[in-house]
Amino acid sequence: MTQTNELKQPTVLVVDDTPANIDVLVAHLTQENLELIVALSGEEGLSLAQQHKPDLILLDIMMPGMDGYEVCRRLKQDAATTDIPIVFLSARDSELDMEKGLSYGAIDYISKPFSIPVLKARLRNHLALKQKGDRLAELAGTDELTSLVNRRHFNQVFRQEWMRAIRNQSELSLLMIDVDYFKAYNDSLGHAEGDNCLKKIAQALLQGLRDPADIVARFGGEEFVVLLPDTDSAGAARVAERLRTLVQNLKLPHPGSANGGLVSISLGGATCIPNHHLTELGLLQQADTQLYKAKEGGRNRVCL
Ligand code: GH3
Ligand code: MG
Ligand code: MG
Ligand code: MG
Repeated sequence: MTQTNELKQPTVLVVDDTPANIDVLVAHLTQENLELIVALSGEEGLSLAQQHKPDLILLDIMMPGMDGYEVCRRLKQDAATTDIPIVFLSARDSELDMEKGLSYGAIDYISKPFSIPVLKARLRNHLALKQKGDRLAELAGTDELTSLVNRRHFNQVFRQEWMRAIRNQSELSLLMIDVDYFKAYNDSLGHAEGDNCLKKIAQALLQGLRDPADIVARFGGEEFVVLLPDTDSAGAARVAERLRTLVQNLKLPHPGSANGGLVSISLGGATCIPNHHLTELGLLQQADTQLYKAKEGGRNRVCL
């Protein structure tokens, strides 16, 4: 999940096949607190939008090759770009054109010639709304205690990675993690200290993941889950052992632990090459079964 930064300049992509139109927009918008990207064709606009994920797109309609409607349609179809507000900026000013543009999912339609102050005011409003939407999406996907991704967001990423692994026929690994004797930890040190402990474990797990594609989430309570795309069983075992060691090396005193008086975690892992006969739940259950074995085997260990 991208963390929104309140101070980050919003990025606006301007797509127009007429350089003079771009020059006018750039000249006026540079005074705004914006980062501007420009594209001179629909194809280039689409590609820059996918690459930069701008906060707003000012989109011309009449362009040779891919026109603005088609760019809009494609961006709205793709989950990665569907939330980017699109404002059509076009010389076509009939009611029908406007209705068509908006029905393609554009947030606004401004016909040329346009008033610069009104355009700026509209952009500011759309950008403010986009920022609120981003913030809400971030909150909805974040676990309040640990700041890790929450289960809801994890499930979304899991779905996407599962489908991608089916397409690429690549291996996907999953680790289920559970803190050892955590009830005893709360009982001896108190629930607030328990919360602190979960935060520290979460940070250790986050540090332990080196590939940006790997994701760790709080699954619930004192359980965490790690998704490792393009990772075979041996790779998953290496990550799991690294995470176990990192938590052990935190050396958090645990009076109720049978494992040398320190906080520890148990990990269960599973790997598969997804296909349409397998399910995400199946992989989760497999990892959970391995986690149970790690607990049975004495805790503070990895089972794959
Ligand atoms: P095991 O080694 O078998 O995992 O033993 P355990 O005591 O960790 O397992 P159990 O499932 O019996 O207990 C989990 C405990 O985790 C119980 C619950 O109070 C605690 N817990 C769950 N969520 C939180 C939380 O958000 N904060 C705190 N402080 N404790 C939590
Ligand atoms: Mg044009
Ligand atoms: Mg548990
Ligand atoms: Mg536990």
